[in-house]
Amino acid sequence: MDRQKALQIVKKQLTDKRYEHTIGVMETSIQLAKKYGADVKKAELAAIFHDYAKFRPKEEMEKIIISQKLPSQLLDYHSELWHAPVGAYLVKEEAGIDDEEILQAIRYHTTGNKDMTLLDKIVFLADYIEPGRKFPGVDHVRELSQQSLDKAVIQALKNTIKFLLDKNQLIYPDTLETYNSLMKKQQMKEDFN
Ligand code: DGI
Ligand code: FE
Ligand code: FE
Repeated sequence: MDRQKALQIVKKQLTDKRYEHTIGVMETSIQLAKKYGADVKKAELAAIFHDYAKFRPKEEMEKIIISQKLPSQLLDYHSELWHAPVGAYLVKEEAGIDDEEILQAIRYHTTGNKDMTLLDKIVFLADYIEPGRKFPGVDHVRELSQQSLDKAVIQALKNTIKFLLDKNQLIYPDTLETYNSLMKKQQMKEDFN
């Protein structure tokens, strides 16, 4: 699918503000894909569709999680997490995107996953650092993203975990597993050097 068609589909699902965020994620994903040698076209499409399900009613997302046998533990955590796995499902069903690498990057864009691919990391980070994002610490993650993708993802996760702790929110297991898995890898590298 070409960019114009994808943007046209996604625009109907989003508010103007969320559409602008999507454009930012798309541009940032393309830049990171070029820099780190990922498939630029896949990064572009995954970014365009990453928040496809953001405005679906909670009841609809809940039904999809149950009927499509998405991880049922999602229902025990904040509904903010649901649009990522539900989005991966709907993008395939409604927009006909069937590339599993693209769907996976959409599925894990909010929490990450312990076995993240290069594409998953790019979309996860682009979502965090796109030019419209203003939260504390984002500039540091922007700088890290130009040095090491793993270090940048770790820092983004740290910020998110701290933010959730301060708000007395639950931390989804995938978020912690992603952090642990990347930290282990980073520590092994440092031991070796
Ligand atoms: O959809 P976006 O706003 O562009 O960004 P996103 O998909 O990364 O969603 C961000 C929200 O998800 C933010 O409010 C924090 C929340 N979040 C991320 N990881 C976790 C989490 N919420 C909980 N409860 N647990 C998590 O592990
Ligand atoms: Fe999102
Ligand atoms: Fe997003």
